[in-house]
Amino acid sequence: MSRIKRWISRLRGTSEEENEIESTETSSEEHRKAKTTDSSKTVSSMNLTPPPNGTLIASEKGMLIDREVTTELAQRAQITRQRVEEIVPGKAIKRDKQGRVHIKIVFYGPSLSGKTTALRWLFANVRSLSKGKIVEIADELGRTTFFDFVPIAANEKIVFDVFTVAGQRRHAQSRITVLRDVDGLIFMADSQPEQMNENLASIQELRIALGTDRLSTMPIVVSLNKRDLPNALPIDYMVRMLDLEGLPVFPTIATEGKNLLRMFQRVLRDALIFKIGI
Ligand SMILES: Nc1nc2c(ncn2[C@@H]2O[C@H](COP(=O)(O)OP(=O)(O)OP(=O)(O)O)[C@@H](O)[C@H]2O)c(=O)[nH]1
Ligand SMILES: [Mg+2]
Repeated sequence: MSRIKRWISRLRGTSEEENEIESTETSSEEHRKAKTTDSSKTVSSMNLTPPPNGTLIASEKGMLIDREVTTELAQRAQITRQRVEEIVPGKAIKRDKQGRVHIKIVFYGPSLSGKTTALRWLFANVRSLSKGKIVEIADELGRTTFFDFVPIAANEKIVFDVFTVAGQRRHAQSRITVLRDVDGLIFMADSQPEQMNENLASIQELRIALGTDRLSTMPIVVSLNKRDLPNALPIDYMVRMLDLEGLPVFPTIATEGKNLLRMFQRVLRDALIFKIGI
């Protein structure tokens, strides 16, 4: 176990050295702290920035996803429904034939939000961990049709199996199947106003597929991607609209790798701690 602790501190240590990106993560940390201390304060103290004038955004959080259909897909994908009291850190450890523990990390989010771009960047740039081959299952336009996958070994005993889902609505079954036995999630939203409905639909689907109990205990980080675009929505506005207050939020630019490493390290660390229960 001490080797694992050393590895965690190495992961913590590298975040400062390897990250050349200006930190824009403070608001997320504040959200998380606010949530754990007094959730009623979170919203009122957020000082919401209104969206730019004339921006057309989903004005209400109406149900964009069919609950029955999604529940059925989750059952078909054998996603187990657990209540909060059944979800205990360190209780779900299974080892493969080589005695390694696998920790499953999934990039979830709507189509074109940048999940594959982010995984490719991480595959090319994460230096401290040894990676297997990257597998991409995509159509001729580069849109994921089932998933992308890359195994990343932390050491000889721990492997992170990192997946992205296919974000297009018609791939709901394969997307939900990838969620089976997930240990850590990156929810990647698109910051463009015209994609806000797709972001909302995606987070609703995730909540229904995993169930709120499972999702509320799951290590999860939020990536608000495409921050380079001039029409990117205000961060606090997106967090509020998507009901993501209290989670670590990372504004990212996947095409440039901005903030990806920091975000990734955070979810690996949280998922590892939860999985092995330290
Ligand atoms: N401007 C900008 N474009 C981005 C960014 N991240 C990704 N893109 C572009 O967005 C498009 C879609 O990116 P993908 O990574 O394929 O999106 P995806 O989430 O994997 O989409 P699906 O596979 O359909 O679920 C590509 O043209 C990327 O170059 C970003 O941060 N800024
Ligand atoms: Mg993709």
